Amino acid sequence: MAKHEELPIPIFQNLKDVYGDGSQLEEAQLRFDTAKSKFQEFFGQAPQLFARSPGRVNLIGEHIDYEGYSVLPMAIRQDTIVAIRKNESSKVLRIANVNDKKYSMCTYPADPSQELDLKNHKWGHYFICGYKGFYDYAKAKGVNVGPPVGLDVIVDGIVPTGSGLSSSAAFVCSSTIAIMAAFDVNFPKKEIAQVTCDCERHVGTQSGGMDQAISVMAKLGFAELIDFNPIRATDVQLPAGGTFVIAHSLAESQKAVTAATNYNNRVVECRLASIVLGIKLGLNPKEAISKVSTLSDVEGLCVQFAGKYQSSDPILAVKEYLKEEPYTAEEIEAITGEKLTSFLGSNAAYVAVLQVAKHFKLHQRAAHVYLEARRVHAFKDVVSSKLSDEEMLKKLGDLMNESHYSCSVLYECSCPELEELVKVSRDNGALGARLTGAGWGGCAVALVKESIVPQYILNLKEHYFQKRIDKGVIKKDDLGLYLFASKPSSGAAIFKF
Ligand code: NG1
Ligand code: MG
Repeated sequence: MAKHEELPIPIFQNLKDVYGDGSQLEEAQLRFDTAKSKFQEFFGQAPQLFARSPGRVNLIGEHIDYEGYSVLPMAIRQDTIVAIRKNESSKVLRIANVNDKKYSMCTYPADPSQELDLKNHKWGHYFICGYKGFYDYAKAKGVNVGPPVGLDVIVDGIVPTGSGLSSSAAFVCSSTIAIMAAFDVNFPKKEIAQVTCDCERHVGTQSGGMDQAISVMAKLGFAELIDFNPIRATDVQLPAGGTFVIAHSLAESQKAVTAATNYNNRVVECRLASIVLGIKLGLNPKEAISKVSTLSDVEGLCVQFAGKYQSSDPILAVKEYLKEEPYTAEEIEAITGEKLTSFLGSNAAYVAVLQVAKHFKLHQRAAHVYLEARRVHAFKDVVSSKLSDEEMLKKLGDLMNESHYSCSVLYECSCPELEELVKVSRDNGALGARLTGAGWGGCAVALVKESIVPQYILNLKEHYFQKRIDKGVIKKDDLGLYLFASKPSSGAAIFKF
């Protein structure tokens, strides 16, 4: 039998094949009906088909996917639905949203070579990522999909935005898959995971591939260990007796807007750290610049040079070769012998980072990446060990706490609200709690004993959310959108009714 990730995206005729037959099915039925009637209202016809792809919560392994290291997320039930129809008589992409008050219709030319206007960010840009990705990929595979035609689209997303739960990947993946299905082609999941990872970068964030990989390849009931280069997913059965509770700090992190100082800045710092380490480990600067792109490449060098440099442990290399004080651009240039703008300059996102960065914390960022990569494997080892559930949960909680500390202190991607939320979570019985996703706002995930979940949720409401409800930050009735327990859900799907 072909491996799960080698299979194409499943096509269903019934919602219950994805949403089960409980309250989730009722909610889904309503959303699909609404999307269908809005489609009719906007475009005068029924959609040809639907695609859905879920958001995710990352359990451990933060800010290491773009450095080539494995991560351990699970899909959540919240997803994005895309209804689509080819419009052969038009040359326009019309992208509407069921929530048309918040997201008004965007139109773009039916031209796969268009560039996105990143200075003028629009919600529809994420659909265009998928659109460009689809054409690039079809071309690479030698599949003839004919000349571009118009597409009519309705989107319904319920993954909270700016929350570290990957609303963006849910949108990009469901868009790419809907377009693919509208052209009557289907590709293996792991290839779609790669295409969607590459194409989401058109929106400007130089992200890794975790979100798209889990959104496309998730399996009901399992978290997944995701490896990169090549992308691969291994099922991880979580221990019974523990539940992951997701809570939003209510600080929204607008990643597309803050990329130059936050997300992409860290990507650049890791890249610089890997080049400097490569040089210190014995490569000449030109070689390091052309051959070393990630910290996992450097780990390869450590292994290769183990005899000569005593140790194959990249953490020792960080301690030995990267000073703790931040580096100025000039200090790095003295090591590389080349201007940063000359070797990073071909990437507009990196140029934006260099324009605003005052210094670069190479030691701290690299230390986080190597230690966090280890914690992911430790987490997986604990889950597959023979420990009792009780001991297992305690160890997993400890690893999550260590991960948060590292994100907060070494990677500096937390914020005051997340710090408060993580503390409140632990004070109220969480075995472990950490920020999840990129950080700088968004959600925390906590591991909580199943038996105390209802009380835990009440306590979080009282000690974190109540004052924010009183201040009008959120409505009382909306609390369930910001604080909920989550079980591992299934990945992307196509519906043809
Ligand atoms: P979020 O914040 O959920 O979008 C981002 C990246 C991931 C990963 C995490 C940090 C995108 C699309 N995703 O996730 O690839 O690097 O941050 O671990 O930017
Ligand atoms: Mg995102």
